[in-house]
Amino acid sequence: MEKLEKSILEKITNPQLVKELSLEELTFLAQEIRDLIIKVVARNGGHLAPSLGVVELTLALLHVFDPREDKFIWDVGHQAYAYKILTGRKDSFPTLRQMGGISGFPKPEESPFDHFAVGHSSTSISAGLGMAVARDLLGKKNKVLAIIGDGSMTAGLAYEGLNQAGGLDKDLVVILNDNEMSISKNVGALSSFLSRKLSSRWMIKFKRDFESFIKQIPRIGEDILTYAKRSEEALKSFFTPGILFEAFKFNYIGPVDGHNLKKLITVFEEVKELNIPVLVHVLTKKGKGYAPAEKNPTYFHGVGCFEPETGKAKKIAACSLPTYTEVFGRTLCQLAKEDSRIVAITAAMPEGTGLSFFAEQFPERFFDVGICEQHAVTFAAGLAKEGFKPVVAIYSTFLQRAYDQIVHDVCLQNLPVVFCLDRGGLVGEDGPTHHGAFDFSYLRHIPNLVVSAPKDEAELQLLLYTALQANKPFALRYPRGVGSGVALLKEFRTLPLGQGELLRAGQDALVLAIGSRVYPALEAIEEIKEFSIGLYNLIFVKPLSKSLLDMIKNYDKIIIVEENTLQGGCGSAILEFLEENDCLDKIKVKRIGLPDMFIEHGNVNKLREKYGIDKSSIKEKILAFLRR
Ligand SMILES: Cc1ncc(C[n+]2csc(CCOP(=O)(O)OP(=O)(O)O)c2C)c(N)n1
Repeated sequence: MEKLEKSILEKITNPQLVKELSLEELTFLAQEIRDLIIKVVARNGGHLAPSLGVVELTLALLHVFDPREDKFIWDVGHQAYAYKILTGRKDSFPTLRQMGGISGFPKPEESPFDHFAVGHSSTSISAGLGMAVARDLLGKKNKVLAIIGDGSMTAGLAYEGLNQAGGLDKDLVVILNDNEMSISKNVGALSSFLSRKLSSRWMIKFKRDFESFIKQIPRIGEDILTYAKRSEEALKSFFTPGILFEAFKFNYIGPVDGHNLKKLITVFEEVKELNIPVLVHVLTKKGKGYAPAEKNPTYFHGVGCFEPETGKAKKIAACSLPTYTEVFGRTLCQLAKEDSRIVAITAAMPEGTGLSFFAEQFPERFFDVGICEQHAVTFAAGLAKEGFKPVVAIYSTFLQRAYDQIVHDVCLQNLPVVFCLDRGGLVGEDGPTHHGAFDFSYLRHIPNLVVSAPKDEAELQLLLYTALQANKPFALRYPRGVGSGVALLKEFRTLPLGQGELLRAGQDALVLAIGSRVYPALEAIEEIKEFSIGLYNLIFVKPLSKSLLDMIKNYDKIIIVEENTLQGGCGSAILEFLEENDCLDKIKVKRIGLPDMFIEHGNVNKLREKYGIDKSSIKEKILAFLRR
């Protein structure tokens, strides 16, 4: 028996085989999958707790549906490890997130079973609806499954999808994977709405939360409420999580125990026969089956290497230095002590952005808005309009969502919102959906906005201080991980806007570097004996100052080094600056930065090497340019 059971996972070379398994075999397979996920994530790092939570759900879906025909759309995609293992990637799973290995997210180039590329949240319902409409136009019969977490249901985009899907009455299955967690505890009216312990105290609170939540829905909110209030009996039956989804014309099924394979399979078999919008509410436990992750799902949401036996983090050499994130979080607390107008906003990432320190010290001035980057920015605009100094801390890649809000709600009114973009530049193993490769480009053309990047942690402190004094929209971006270990500041001063600093004098050429590339550029230049090269730390991408122009005019060759895509980045800013000041014909320019492509996942240093922005590549490129 033991031998036979052990061989189940080994036998699963394609997802069709999951259909043939008995309940007992599926149960055993669930354990084998969990063991493999824990083993690999302990070594490679990754999204452990979300993936452990959906093992039975994945098995039940593959038991009933057919990914060769039916579309599996995982929201965010960080929970799809079991799906990867069961859809032909069991043997390559140990290469998870490694350079050249399989991705940590669904990736159609990697497998025909990955039906939609993803990494950012709340896209599954819209993408799924698009596929359902396409299916009907093509006269096909497949099912479309959007599997979305309760955290991802906090984003407006999810409701835009529900709204259209219900309106069109399409055959679309939404599976709500409710573990009551985003990365941290889920927030907002919706999270308590989905909560389901029917005590009388709960009922009173629930009614209050429900009413305030439902009233916010344009047009239909008041109607639902009037209807629901007609009688106390009706009210009681109405106040289940189903009412919200029924309002969107989805047929609500649930809640279903997400770890009970038998129940899940029964429900999905019924759902398979329906051809209307259906929402299946599944209750799961984040980190299920691994005690350390069940106990601390936030830590194990996305985790580095750890000891599988204990869950303890493996020490790495650089760990004693504080990360940029930590320096930002602690400095903001220091500054907020002196200025009660400072408020802090995160879109569901208090730990990731370093705002958890602020949340502890200033709970009344801290706001976690859910996975709602767009709302976060406009909410900040409202606060700024009333005299506050909002600091919006969002990863570079996720702020892409809020582009119009930055333009229309903040910069148009020149409001003093400070944008702190963590994970600027390459992030490594999370790959193309998470690299912060575009922020200089998507920010620097917006009028009124200051765009900056510190070379180290102390400069981050100065920029944050400067931003909070500037009384205008101000963005600063800094990389993932630890800095260079420079001494942190206790006292702050304002940096003059648009002015950088000359770090090294030289006659033959001037290198203009920014952010994470300043020190590697400096080291590269120091190794070059053939030419005398100056180095200027730009600090600002925008504005660019007259003093910079005067400095550049002393040279006939300049090189710009940045960790942003070359398209529209810092180098482009300098080129435009030279053109505006009639200098282009006299000065030769070389830009070093990221190429015009989506960069894959992998070790961040290897990626910098591969894409030519590490010290050695910078040195080679400078030499080639100057020798020309
Ligand atoms: C637009 C966007 N903002 C932020 C994130 C970071 N993020 C990744 S997973 C996650 C929480 C998702 O919660 P939920 O959907 O409930 O899934 P769970 O991890 O609980 O399974 C967040 C905030 C993201 N992926 N996309």
